[in-house]
Amino acid sequence: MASSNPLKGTSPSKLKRIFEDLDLNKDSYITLTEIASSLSKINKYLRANYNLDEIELMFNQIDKNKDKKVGYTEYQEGLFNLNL
Ligand SMILES: [Ca+2]
Ligand SMILES: [Ca+2]
Repeated sequence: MASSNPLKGTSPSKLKRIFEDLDLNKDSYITLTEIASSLSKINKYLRANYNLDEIELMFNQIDKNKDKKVGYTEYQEGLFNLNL
């Protein structure tokens, strides 16, 4: 697996769009259920082919306060620190 994060260099407006795209019920939080429903989309964004277990590990890395929801701040801060 390449060490470079394919989301590095993504513009803030595009990151925002990805977040809104993944937030299916528009409550401003991404949950694991939403992530699971969007698996193929996420793989497209990451240009990868992760399975649900791997995506769940990433979700848990981004969800710093462990409330099983990822808000926009956590998303922004966590995304670039991911070890993809
Ligand atoms: Ca949501
Ligand atoms: Ca959280």
